[in-house]
Amino acid sequence: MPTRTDLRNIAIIAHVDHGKTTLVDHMLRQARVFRENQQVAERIMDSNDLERERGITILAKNTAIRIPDPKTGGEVKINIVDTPGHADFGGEVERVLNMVDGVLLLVDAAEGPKPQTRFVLRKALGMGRRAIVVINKLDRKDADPERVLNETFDLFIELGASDEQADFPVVYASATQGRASLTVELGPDLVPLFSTILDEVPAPNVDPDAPVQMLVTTLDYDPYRGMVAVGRIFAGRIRAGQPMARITRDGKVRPVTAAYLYVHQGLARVEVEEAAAGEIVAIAGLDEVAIGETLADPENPVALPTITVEEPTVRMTFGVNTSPFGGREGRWSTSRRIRDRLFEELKHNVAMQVAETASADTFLVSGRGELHLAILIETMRREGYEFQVSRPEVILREDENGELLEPFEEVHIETNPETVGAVVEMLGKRRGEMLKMIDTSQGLVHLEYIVPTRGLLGFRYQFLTATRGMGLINTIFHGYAAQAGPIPTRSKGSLVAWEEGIATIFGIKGTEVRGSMFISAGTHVYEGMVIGEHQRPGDLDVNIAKTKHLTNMRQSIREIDERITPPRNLSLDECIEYLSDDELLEVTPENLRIRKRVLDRHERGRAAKRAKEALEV
Ligand SMILES: Nc1nc2c(ncn2[C@@H]2O[C@H](COP(=O)(O)OP(=O)(O)OP(=O)(O)O)[C@@H](O)[C@H]2O)c(=O)[nH]1
Ligand SMILES: [Mg+2]
Repeated sequence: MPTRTDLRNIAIIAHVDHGKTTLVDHMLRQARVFRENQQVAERIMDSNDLERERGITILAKNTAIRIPDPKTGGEVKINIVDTPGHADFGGEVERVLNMVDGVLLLVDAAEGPKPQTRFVLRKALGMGRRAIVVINKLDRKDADPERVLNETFDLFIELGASDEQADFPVVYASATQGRASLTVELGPDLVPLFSTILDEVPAPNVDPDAPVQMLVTTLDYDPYRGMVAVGRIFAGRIRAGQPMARITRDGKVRPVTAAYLYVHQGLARVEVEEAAAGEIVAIAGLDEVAIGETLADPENPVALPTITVEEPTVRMTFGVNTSPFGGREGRWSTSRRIRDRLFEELKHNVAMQVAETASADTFLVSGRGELHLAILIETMRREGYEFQVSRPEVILREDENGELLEPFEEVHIETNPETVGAVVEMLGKRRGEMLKMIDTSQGLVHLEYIVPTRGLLGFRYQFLTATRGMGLINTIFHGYAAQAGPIPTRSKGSLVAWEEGIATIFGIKGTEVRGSMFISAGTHVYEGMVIGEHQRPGDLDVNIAKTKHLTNMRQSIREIDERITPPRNLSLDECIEYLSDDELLEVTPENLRIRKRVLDRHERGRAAKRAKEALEV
């Protein structure tokens, strides 16, 4: 088979924040993708709003550069896929590995390999991909490239790398400075990285004259041309406008037309007449298409192996907002709108699942973790949707003997020695099993655990509090195993509004001694709305809208002067973590409100009493 020496396809993989997107920025700049003195934003590939706000990559994205090849005297095109590093989006990484022949494995020169480094490397090696190790952030004061290289080598061996894979090339870099070298003395630019890619990543070895086959790996949406299928041509060629056979995952063959054909060039997609095997292309104008399908020759439709996607582990309900303020703030709030939007999401978010429930107003949405679900909630909210969600719960499975299994996570923690005791105790209560406890060279303690996913829902905030914000925690799905014993849920109750009204300074002053507030004076509340965290177990109904009987003017002015502790402004992620089973989160484009499922305080009191009696019997 011919080798396309004019092409290389690589993915950039790493643990979260090890510098993938920053490195892509400088690869694009140095390959002169931008016009002279064009203003270019940082982390340009993190193009959607949520990615920019959170400073993380959520979706894998394609780009491409052209660089001279000193060996042939010609140019080589390098298709680059930037991938997300967060564990909840690991499925994205796994899929895009289908498109490439090699990977750049970035490792932070101070942090060394982390859980997600292990996950992505295991996948890449398992698929037989050539890896170039890039030890990044060499400019960090605490960089220790020698130690990190040793740890990385150990990881390759532990993951069962072949001799060839374990003999990996190493490039040292500082992505922020756009510099690289084959030694720890950085050169002026990324040329050593480019040369290593040309020398070490195999050029696609493909047959452009065989019947065409392309694997649909990611989907994108174009406002004018609809769904866009992105993937690699494994064999043959595609011409714009040509008829093709779409082979669904269950093997059905449907006729489609590849109306518009694009390749990647810099940040853009450019339309082309034809593309051949080895190239990563985008096709628009196929009426319907899904990830994992093959686009093939209508005369000779042969499917490529489809893509396996990991099963979801966590789920929550999405329903019509039933609070007294329901329907006021959102543009879309009916059950039909919410349903359509959720099912629409499934087309490109392959690791997500949606199911109907006994209630026509409520849907069960399953994902790979709390962040995976939180991103969907935030996206819908920005699109103008209003709805309510429940506390996330883990998805149980049955083994072959009918025994119930629950998901477990591998947890890596770094914290200072003073707080280790507290962390060990917290994880012990959550049925965590300690695997390792090591003192690091930086004077920290590194802990490794296997913990039921159930015990980690709502854990992050408490962890940060216990370690005074200094602890680092990373988790990654480990597997399903027999259920661990009971795990205590939130130890504190909620402060709940007694009746509808506007929260007053006086009301807050009287309540803040009972716990920490989520709202400030002037907030419109309703009966059953959660307005703070009680400092003790059990909920407390409070009259937050109460006004003081004024005896004279002077007193009322003094009242305003009285100092109030600012409320805890919970982010979406924190609200989700906070929820208990008898609470819901109301999500609108303007507000996030936590509420009791049962709003009426008398009814809630009776329900709580019944539950208590049931326990005592
Ligand atoms: N000191 C230093 N910081 C760097 C370097 N490369 C990246 N960073 C910083 O590390 C942070 C994360 O960088 P990103 O490029 O977003 O990392 P990423 O790997 O794409 O992160 P995810 O996509 O979320 O997994 C940013 O604050 C960067 O400025 C480097 O070479 N040196
Ligand atoms: Mg990134």
